[in-house]
Amino acid sequence: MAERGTHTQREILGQTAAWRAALAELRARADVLRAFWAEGRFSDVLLVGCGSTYYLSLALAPLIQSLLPVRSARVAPASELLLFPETVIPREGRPLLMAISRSGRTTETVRAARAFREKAGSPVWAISCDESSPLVHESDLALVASEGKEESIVQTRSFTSMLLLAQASVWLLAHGEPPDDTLPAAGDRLLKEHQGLARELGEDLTVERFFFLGSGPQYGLACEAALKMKEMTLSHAEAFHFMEFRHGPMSLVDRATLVVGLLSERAWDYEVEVLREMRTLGARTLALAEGPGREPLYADHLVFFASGVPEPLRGTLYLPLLQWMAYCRALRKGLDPDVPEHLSAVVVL
Ligand code: F1P
Repeated sequence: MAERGTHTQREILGQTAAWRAALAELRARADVLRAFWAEGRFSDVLLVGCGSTYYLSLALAPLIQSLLPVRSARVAPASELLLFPETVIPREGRPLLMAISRSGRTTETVRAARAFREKAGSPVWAISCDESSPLVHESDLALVASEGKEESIVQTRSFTSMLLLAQASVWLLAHGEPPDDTLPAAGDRLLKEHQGLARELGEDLTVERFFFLGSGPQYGLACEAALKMKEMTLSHAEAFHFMEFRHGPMSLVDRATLVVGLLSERAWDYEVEVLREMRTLGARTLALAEGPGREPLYADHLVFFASGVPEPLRGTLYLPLLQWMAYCRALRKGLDPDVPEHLSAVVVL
């Protein structure tokens, strides 16, 4: 029988090569990006995508809102912009649309970008993995993480390389220069040091449900991690803002639950308290963070990145181990991560 998951395995374990290429793409396009932004004088940024790329938009918007001189950075699924444009497009000013799509062919995203240009009359910035796609072809600016292209249906290296390209772009616009390229080496080290833990947790079928918790940009990453677990393993997986979890969803926590915390620096004290409480309810806990914060962290499993990378650029580091955990669970359940149930690589209406 053909090996299951060969594409997904290669794409997860080799994704830092796509990160290096994404940083090189940004350096190559730095002047074009600076000019586009300076001439644009944008009042707001609206971000859209579908599925994984909607979640990427959720992770990116807080960085744009906090680092760039715009009134707001808002996120919507592409379908909302397409179907209810008046509820999504800012009423006045000169908004920029950031349309994010691995394929650049998802019908909702392509049509949403066209509707935006028609109704708002301002530019579209595309982030994709396919330079020959309609979305890229029709955009005013396109940054392409071409090494993120995948054979797999589920997004892994495409997501992290597009996220890094987008985060590094925001960093460039905020600080004038691209970030240095130390992040890929940190990703290699993480996979080397903690791949075994991710596999052990993935193969533990006594875990029946997963909750991924994140604050700020990490909420979008938590949504993406939950989607990987659903797509690859057909398991119950949900994402919540850290502080939201107590407001009802924690009623589902039991001894068959794994709570995964994507910890931040700013909200560390609040986040570690949530994890401590979930342990008292019987959950097993996995915490991922750059390093220890002020309050002690009580988690069953702990991954510190120790990357030295500034917080706005670290988002990609949360994902490879969670992708690998889902991959290993899929194989243990006899599923093929390369062929997720009911899904296609691109949703074309
Ligand atoms: C978006 C998407 C993914 C989903 C699946 C099908 O595609 O819906 O989010 O997980 O892979 O495609 P794209 O617009 O980013 O190409």
